[in-house]
Amino acid sequence: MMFKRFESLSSQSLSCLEKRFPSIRNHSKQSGFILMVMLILMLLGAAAYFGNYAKNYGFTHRQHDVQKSLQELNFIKQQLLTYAVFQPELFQSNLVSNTVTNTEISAIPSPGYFPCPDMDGDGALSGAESPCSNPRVTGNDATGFDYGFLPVQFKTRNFFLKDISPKEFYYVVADRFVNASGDYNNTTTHRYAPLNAALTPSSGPDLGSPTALPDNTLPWLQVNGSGNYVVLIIAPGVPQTFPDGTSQDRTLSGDAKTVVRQYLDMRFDASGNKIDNGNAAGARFFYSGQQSSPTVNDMVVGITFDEWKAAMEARIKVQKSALCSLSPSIAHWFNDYSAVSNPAGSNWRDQFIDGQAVCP
Ligand SMILES: [Ca+2]
Ligand SMILES: [Ca+2]
Repeated sequence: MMFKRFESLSSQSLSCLEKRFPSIRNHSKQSGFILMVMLILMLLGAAAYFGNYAKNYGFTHRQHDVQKSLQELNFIKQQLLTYAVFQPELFQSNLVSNTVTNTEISAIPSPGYFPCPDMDGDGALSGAESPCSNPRVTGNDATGFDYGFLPVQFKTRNFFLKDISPKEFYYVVADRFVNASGDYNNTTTHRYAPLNAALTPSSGPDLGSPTALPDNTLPWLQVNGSGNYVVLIIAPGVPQTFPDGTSQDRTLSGDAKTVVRQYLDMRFDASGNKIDNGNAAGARFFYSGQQSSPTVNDMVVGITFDEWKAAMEARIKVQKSALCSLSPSIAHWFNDYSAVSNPAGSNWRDQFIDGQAVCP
């Protein structure tokens, strides 16, 4: 069914895609599958883009730079979704000193994981940085997510955010959705698993310490008081001086958390009374644009859990006949999780998409 829909798309759309992602032209074997998944992502992204645009239009004053930021934010959102959808492919090979070493199938993660934030602002993620480890503690609004600068360089990945500069954006990610977290140490994967649409941590790293979250616990990042966001991307806007005299100075040194107040904004009411530390508070509540406060010029675009789910399910649907033919007993991300024999398993095999079993 999905294939039929794509057959009806014009060849123009496909050549347009190839222009945007030139590297896919060189891999004719995989290109059919990758083109299909990317097309789905672009369609999902377009819907989200126009949704955000319509929502924000009323208070943007039609400023060119605001529109530019919105376009960039939505481009980044699209790239991050692509990163998560192609997570298994990204892990299929590790480029080390110009040699290719294949990661064993049993260690390749499922779709759905995102990178950790860049803490020192060099744009890259180094092994020593490892900032991701903030598991959710019920009642503590400063837990369950990690934040820092948006990483823009990947040594082993040749497509991604090429025109975005280090420190240009802040990036917030729900802790269970990162591909390297010291707190989810199930065997050697350092990832929360199983990660699938049902969010059912039935066993393994989520029993014991840190305490297990109940099944179906959605991520709790919020923007302007609502939503269940997996990822937030924040354009910090121009530096400003707040009603209490505090000025933002982006020449100060320090990691992303140390200098967050120089980028992200406190909230004051129209009379100049401080409401709270807003986006610089280090809490799970974020605010976008001046509708939340006259002193917030940060613009926030996020990936909701539902958008994440739709993108991952779109991939699984395209590939499911091949995936369902895998033996259920081998160690593979598609199969059921086992802390011992399949630590990378995310059990997409037993999920339901649009009310239908993935593998009937
Ligand atoms: Ca870095
Ligand atoms: Ca700001």
